[in-house]
Amino acid sequence: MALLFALVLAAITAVSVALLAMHVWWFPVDIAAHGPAIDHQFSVTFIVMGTLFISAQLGLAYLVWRHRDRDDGRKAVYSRGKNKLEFISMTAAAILFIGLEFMGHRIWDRMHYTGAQPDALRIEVWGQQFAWYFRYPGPDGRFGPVHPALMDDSMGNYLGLDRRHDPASRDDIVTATLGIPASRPVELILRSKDVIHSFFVPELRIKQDLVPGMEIPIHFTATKQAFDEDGGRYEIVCAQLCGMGHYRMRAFLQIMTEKNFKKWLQRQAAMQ
Ligand SMILES: [Cu+2]
Repeated sequence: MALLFALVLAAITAVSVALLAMHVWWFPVDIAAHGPAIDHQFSVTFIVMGTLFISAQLGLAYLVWRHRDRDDGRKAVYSRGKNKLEFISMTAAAILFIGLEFMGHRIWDRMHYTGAQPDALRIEVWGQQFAWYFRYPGPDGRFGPVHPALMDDSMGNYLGLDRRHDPASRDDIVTATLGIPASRPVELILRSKDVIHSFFVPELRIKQDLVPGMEIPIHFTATKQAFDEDGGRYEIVCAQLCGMGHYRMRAFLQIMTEKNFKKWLQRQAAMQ
C-alpha cells in the first residue's frame, strides 16, 4: 500500500511537471516592451518553485515508503518536530520569498509606480456592464468633463459628454475598439461606470482593475512585432466577475502603424 501511494504521488508529480515543462497551457505571444522582463521573472519564480515542488513531492513519496508499516508490531509515536530544523526551513523560505519579491518589485515599480512618458498617447478606457468604450482626447489633447446625468446608451452618449457646452468634449472621440500605434508609449486611464471590472490583455501582460470613482493609469508600449501576429488584433476581456453578462464583456485591441493609426482615428472622428 505504501509503495502504491508513493508511486501514485511520483506519477502525479511527473505528469504535472511534464504538462508545465512542455508548455501545454502557456502564455500567448508577448507584444509589450515590458513583457520579456515579466516573463523572465515568471520563469525564475517558476523554476525555483518547481524545483521545491518536485523535491517536496518526491521526498514525501520516499518517506511514505521508507516509514511504511512493516507489520512488526511497532507502534507509531507522536513527534513534536525539531526546533532547529523548523527554524532553518522557515528562514530559508523567508529568504527565498523576500528575494523573489525584491527582484519582481523592480518590474512592478517600472509599470505601476513610474508614470508614463510625457509624450505618451493618452486614452481613457471605460468599463460598464457589459461593454468597453475608449475615449481619445482629440486635437486639443484634453478630455472633456463627464456628466453622469447625461449618460445615455440609447442615444449613443455612453460617457455623458456635453459636446454642445464643453469645448474640450467637442473633439473627443469615443470608440468601441482600442486602436493604438505600435512602438509608441501609450497611457491608458481606466475608469468604470458601475462596478469593478478588469482590463486584461494577456498578450500585453497587463491585467488591471477598473474601480468606480477612480482613474487608474497604466502604461505600455506595443512592440513592432505586435502586428505581425494575428494582424495586430487582440482580445480585451473583463477579468473580474462583474454580473450576469460578464462572459460577453469583450472588445478588441487593434495595433497599427503610426500612419494607419492616424487614418483610423480620423475615420472614428468622422463618425462621432
Ligand atoms: Cu466586467
